[in-house]
Amino acid sequence: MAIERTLSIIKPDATRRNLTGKINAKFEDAGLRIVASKRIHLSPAQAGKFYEVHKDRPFYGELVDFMASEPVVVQVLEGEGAIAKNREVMGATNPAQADEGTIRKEFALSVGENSVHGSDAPETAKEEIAFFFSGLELVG
Ligand code: RTP
Ligand code: MG
Repeated sequence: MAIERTLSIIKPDATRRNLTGKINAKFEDAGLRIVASKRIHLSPAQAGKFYEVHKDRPFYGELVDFMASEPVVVQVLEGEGAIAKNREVMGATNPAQADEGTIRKEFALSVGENSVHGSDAPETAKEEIAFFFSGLELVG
């Protein structure tokens, strides 16, 4: 399988509870390399733009408010099949349905406050990485 890059976000519920290190250990244990990382506090406009694809969903307003509520850590993860592997390590969107050992099973509080985001396909990974990082910040 090809080496890929994917965009990961450690969400406010996790940064607030000081879980960044524990979550990064899960990525690294799965063979994902953190090739870029920064802690930022999104404005509501930035969070709204990032999640624009969900703008007609009933949870959009709540999601945007949550993502702009406190700092997040945005990261680029690299590895073989990184997009699917990251989503495997994250677990199901709803923590009640997430497999044992996944980030969301261990740490998520609810379907909304579910600790991590991960790109869902090669095209979205490319767009989402470019949304947060310039080429200069991607050290490989
Ligand atoms: P993400 O995009 O954050 O990696 O999560 P995902 O692919 O597993 O889930 P997606 O369907 O893309 O939804 C994006 C985020 O919206 C919030 N959500 N809330 N209250 C709800 O019913 C609900 N459904 C989704 C979650 O934070 C989800 O991760
Ligand atoms: Mg998604």
